[in-house]
Amino acid sequence: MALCLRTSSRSILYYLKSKMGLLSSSSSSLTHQHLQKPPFTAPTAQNVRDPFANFSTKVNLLSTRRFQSTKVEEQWDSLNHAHHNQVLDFPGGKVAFTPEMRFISESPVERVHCYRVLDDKGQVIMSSKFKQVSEEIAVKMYSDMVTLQTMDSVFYEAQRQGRISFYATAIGEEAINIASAAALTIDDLVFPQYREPGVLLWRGFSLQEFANQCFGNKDDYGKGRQMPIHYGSHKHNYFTVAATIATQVPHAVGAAYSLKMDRKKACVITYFGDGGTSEGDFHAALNFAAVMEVPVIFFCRNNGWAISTPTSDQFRSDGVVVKGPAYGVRSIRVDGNDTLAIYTAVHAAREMAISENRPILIEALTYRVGHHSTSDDSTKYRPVDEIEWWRSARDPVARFRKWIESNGWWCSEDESELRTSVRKQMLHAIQVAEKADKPPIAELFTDVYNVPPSNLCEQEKFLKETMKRHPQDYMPDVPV
Ligand SMILES: Cc1ncc(C[n+]2csc(CCOP(=O)(O)OP(=O)(O)O)c2C)c(N)n1
Ligand SMILES: [Mg+2]
Repeated sequence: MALCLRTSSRSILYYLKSKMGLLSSSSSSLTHQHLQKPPFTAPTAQNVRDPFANFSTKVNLLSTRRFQSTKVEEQWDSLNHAHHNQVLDFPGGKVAFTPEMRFISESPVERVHCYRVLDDKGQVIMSSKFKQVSEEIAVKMYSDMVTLQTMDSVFYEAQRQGRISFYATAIGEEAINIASAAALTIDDLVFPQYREPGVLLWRGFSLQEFANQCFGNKDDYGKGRQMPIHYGSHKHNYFTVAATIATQVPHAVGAAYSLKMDRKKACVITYFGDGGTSEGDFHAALNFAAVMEVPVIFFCRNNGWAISTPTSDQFRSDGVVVKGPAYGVRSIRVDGNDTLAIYTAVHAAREMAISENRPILIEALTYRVGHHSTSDDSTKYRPVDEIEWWRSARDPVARFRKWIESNGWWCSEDESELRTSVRKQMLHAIQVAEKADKPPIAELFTDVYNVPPSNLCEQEKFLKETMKRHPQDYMPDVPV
């Protein structure tokens, strides 16, 4: 040790690190096993208090080491303080020099905190700051969340009965859908993924309009050309869902740029999942938005899964929120099951986006309670008790209900009246949609070209002839 001290202060760092087991050989002893997501642990009093206990285990394991390492580096910093005064104005700004070769850590000392207003009992956490909501808005928010739940269950059953071809629910993400929509105005443009029909519901798209799309009848604005859940409405500034993951994200940036050019007092919001952030489109969009300084809100629904891929196989960063600053985008992490936290964060994001012409990234932590879609059985790749825990203990709708009840704005009679009425309306809507005529087959070939090219005309002719020759292979109610 004496020799080390005499040799140089650099050796002190080496000595301290070796004593603390922080040299590269010991760090690399973290095996792949350490990085695996731990198995689901049934909720205990302790981890119920920590809503993201399961998210954090892996990072905690790494961050303890990181914290020790950082302490060593602090000592080294103070020994070499003099060198830090040297700076150079590189393209992009001034940068300080350091004689130390220091790699930026790959994992944070502590995970980015999650903004929350309502606790699990639906009570406002002491000293939390949030945007006040009037009784009228709060009751509409709650009613729309219940409507979304009911719509999901009726369409899901209709798919199981073979009446529609496909469906995907937003169970567990009702607060994300409704509270984010409530914080915006109708002039703000929406570029959705596919798990945000509640935004459209909030804007006034009727249950009949939803049903017409899912049944692909003649009243569907997409003229029956798309799979169910690919809603879109010009009137509601809701761009049509595109199932090609993350393609909507750069589109949103382009639209935000046009709002800025036109000096409109509005912004764009685009929704995407954790899986969407693995697409290049997400990264290009964030970079463009930061550089072009456009009013866009990137809303990531981090629900833990991209079909059967868990987030631990999607990225090794602390979720999505940390990617914002890398691109120069202001960012926040919110509890995706807390209606008031989402409402407040989106409201603030909108103000900043419009008044400062800047993009904002919001990462809402949540859980996809339903299967990915009707084509999926999620019990094949995740424990049933994990799903049930999120469904019951973490239900965002029940949590918000407790809050409006505690304000005296809601009671059990209101509840049963609402649920009965919405279910009745839903069943009526699907009956009407099912009976309505299908769009004529010729509609498949319209709305792209003013004068259709010859190959498209040939295809149309061929299709009609085939349908006449093999009527048993086609739905009888589609007019040829
Ligand atoms: C470009 C592209 N790649 C793959 C798919 C297949 N796919 C459909 S949904 C999905 C998962 C998306 O997960 P996430 O973005 O987390 O949204 P979530 O379903 O969890 O809401 C995938 C991979 C696709 N539709 N588009
Ligand atoms: Mg997901």
